[in-house]
Amino acid sequence: MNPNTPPEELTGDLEIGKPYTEAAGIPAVVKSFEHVLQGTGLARGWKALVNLNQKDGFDCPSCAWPDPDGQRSSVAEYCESGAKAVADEVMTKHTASPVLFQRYSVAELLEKNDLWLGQQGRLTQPLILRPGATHYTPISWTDAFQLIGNQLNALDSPDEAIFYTSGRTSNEAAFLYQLFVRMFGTNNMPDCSNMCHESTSVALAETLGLGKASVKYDDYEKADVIMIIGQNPGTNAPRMLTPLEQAKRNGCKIIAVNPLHEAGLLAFKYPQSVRDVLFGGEKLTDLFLQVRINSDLALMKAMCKILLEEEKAAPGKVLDQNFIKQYTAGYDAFVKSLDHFDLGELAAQCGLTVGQIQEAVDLFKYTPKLIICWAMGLTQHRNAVDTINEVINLLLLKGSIGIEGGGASPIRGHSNVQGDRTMGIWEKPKPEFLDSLQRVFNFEPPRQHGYDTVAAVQAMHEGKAKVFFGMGGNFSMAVSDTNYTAEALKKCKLTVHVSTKLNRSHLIHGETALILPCLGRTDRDRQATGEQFISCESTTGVVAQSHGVLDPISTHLKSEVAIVAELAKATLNGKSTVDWDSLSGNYDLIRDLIEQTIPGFDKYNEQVRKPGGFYIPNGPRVRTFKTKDGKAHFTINTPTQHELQPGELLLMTVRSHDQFNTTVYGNDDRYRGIYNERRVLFMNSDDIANLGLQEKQVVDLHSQYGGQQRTAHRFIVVPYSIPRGCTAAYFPETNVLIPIDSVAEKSHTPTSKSIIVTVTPTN
Ligand SMILES: Nc1nc2c(c(=O)[nH]1)N[C@H]1C(S)=C(S)[C@@H](COP(=O)(O)OP(=O)(O)OC[C@H]3O[C@@H](n4cnc5c(=O)[nH]c(N)nc54)[C@H](O)[C@@H]3O)O[C@H]1N2
Ligand SMILES: Nc1nc2c(c(=O)[nH]1)N[C@H]1C(S)=C(S)[C@@H](COP(=O)(O)OP(=O)(O)OC[C@H]3O[C@@H](n4cnc5c(=O)[nH]c(N)nc54)[C@H](O)[C@@H]3O)O[C@H]1N2
Ligand SMILES: [Mo]
Repeated sequence: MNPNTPPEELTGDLEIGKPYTEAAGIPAVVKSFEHVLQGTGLARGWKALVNLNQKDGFDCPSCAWPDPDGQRSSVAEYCESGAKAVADEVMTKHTASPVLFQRYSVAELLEKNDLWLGQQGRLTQPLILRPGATHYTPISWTDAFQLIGNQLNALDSPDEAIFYTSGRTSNEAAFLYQLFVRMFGTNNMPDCSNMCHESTSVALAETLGLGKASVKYDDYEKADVIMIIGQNPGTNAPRMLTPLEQAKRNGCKIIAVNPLHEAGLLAFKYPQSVRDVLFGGEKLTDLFLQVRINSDLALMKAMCKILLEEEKAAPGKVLDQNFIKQYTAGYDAFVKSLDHFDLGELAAQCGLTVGQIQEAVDLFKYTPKLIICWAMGLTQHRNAVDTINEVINLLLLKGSIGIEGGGASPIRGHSNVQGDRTMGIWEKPKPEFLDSLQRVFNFEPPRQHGYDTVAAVQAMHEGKAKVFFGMGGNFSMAVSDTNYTAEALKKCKLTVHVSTKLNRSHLIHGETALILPCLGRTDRDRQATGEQFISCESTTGVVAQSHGVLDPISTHLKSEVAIVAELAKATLNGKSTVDWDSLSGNYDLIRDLIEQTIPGFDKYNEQVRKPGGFYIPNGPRVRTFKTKDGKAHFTINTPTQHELQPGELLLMTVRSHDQFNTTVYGNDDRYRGIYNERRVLFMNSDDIANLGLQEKQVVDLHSQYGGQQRTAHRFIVVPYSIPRGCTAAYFPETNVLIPIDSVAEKSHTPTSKSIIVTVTPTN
């Protein structure tokens, strides 16, 4: 057994059914209730569900999809994924209390799979694993903070510490956390964004001057065409299907670009609509382009080429020449560069015909009301930044930026990952941001850039970083190269995790390890001046409040804000001018400081109390581009192809319907017809035959990189509709295959969606 990875065992119960051709509907609602009620009492579960995304309720912890403008969601607009995330947090049937840790040593817990670890319930007390100890044991909060403070202060330099953040942390906690970390003296603040939408942030900053979506919620319903590329909304942003369905009813055409026929892209049944339930759902996608993995740059370029031809045929009708002239730079060079590419070759790279691409372009050639949505299918490739740049080229040609019903729409993952970045969780802070911190807090913030996620792992591995502090998340499982990352963490003197639930990263530890249990989104947060709320930013840039509604499962839990405040006191030893106690006693005071520091948060406390929250300013939305020359930029990007040798396949690592990132809720992936097993490999039938394999055969996956072979054992071959040469499996089990230095250019995001692998039968 490899102690760094989840156990590589099969359940022995795999059932393969038919993939779904529509998402949501009654089964999803029933499943939602099942999930919540199974793990908790009726009263607690019901209370949690009816307060999800409601005014005075809490922000759904599952994804960053916004509520309709100016409102919270309609009553019970919850989705199965949200319900599962809530169920996971509110379950009371079990608790990961000290009894559990007395019963199982760390070595024994490592033998359990991730589903089992998660099922142990909420953490209830601070725990410590002392040097050489076999079991975690309770520790008081005071001692825990003192220990961390001492270890941090004993480092040769603050840059020997790493402070990771996962995207559930609230604005208030994130702001205070980055303030503490910078007062301590480092910018080593990697976050989950580095593995997620960093490529988006880099590309959009380069082309539009702001790394965020340019659309508002209302725009989806006003669009004429929505293109959804490399995103699986039925599973990962199910509430997005509501405005998509509305858009369809308004006549919008939807184009899906994906190697898989994901159920949520095909049709949608609105669970609250009797008509849909009785008569079947709404067909969503008008045109499905089943592309090869990582061919989207070629696709976008082919579309741009066709648009230029169409413009020649109907001058002034296809491109928005006024927009291009007034607001953009680089158009002529871009148009010229297109001559170097052959339409037939571009189409062939995608595994499509020119006719199919023409069909897509025909849908939007005469309208600028085009929205392009994307997620991990675009961001996690070596050329991800270039691919997203090419998406922007297309939108710029059409003049689709800064209009109603058009725009760039990256779909963020974690519910506050975008807000965390706005609050300053970033290893590469802008000088203006640091200047503001200096002005408001009267200290000299460190100016040197810190480590991103991958660099942080490398620094720990090389012994340059010795303390790892995780504000949420499951670092060892989320990062690539599982074995290398584990070695890196094990070299640390101290690893600390602020967590709601037990996960494998608690078990892959440094010389000393701490688990600090915190309140989650659903928990009431009582502080010195009374009950507090927090706030989060959605994918469209709306900041809204979130109130926990349930009594915490243990009196020992602290809010993330309180944890940061105590940590700052224990570490900075009165060397800071900040009154940490007052701030953790009253979050309004933190919001006042955010208002003073970060542009766009004027009257934060007043605005955040409005139902539905408020939009923070967004340049591209009003055609203000904060690039060097104030223009939006066309860029020249060259498609690259993966040269596969005979026997090689290109692997993308995706989420199943029963997981939230590294948290496994169950072993099914219902929409793809998979039951009772996660270790599956989706393959094209011709590839299966060609490699001499058979359906349900058990195989090992190998990746070769820099002269090193990495292997993930025991996956069951499942024939599936996927282009030749492409294959898919779930993460985190496959992270062991991704070399730590296999990252996207410019954004450093691990290439989780394009790993060259070979497949051999398991011995
Ligand atoms: N229920 C649930 N919700 C979630 C999450 C979760 O794990 N569970 N995670 C949250 C987080 S943090 C994130 S970032 C988002 C992730 O949301 P998604 O990005 O939807 O997640 P993935 O499963 O990684 O799926 C990527 C999709 O891209 C496709 N794809 C892969 N490679 C390519 C490619 O080269 N080109 C194209 N065109 N398509 C490709 C895959 O087939 C798949 O449909 O979801 C968030 N919401
Ligand atoms: N191969 C591969 N790897 C990937 C990806 C992929 O598509 N393929 N996707 C990447 C992406 S998009 C992302 S975002 C990362 C995710 O990386 P992470 O954000 O690090 O991982 P999560 O699984 O979301 O973290 C789950 C843990 O967070 C803790 N938690 C939950 N809620 C809270 C809370 O409110 N507060 C605190 N303090 N803790 C909480 C729980 O203990 C839980 O175990 O993974 C990345 N890794
Ligand atoms: Mo993500």
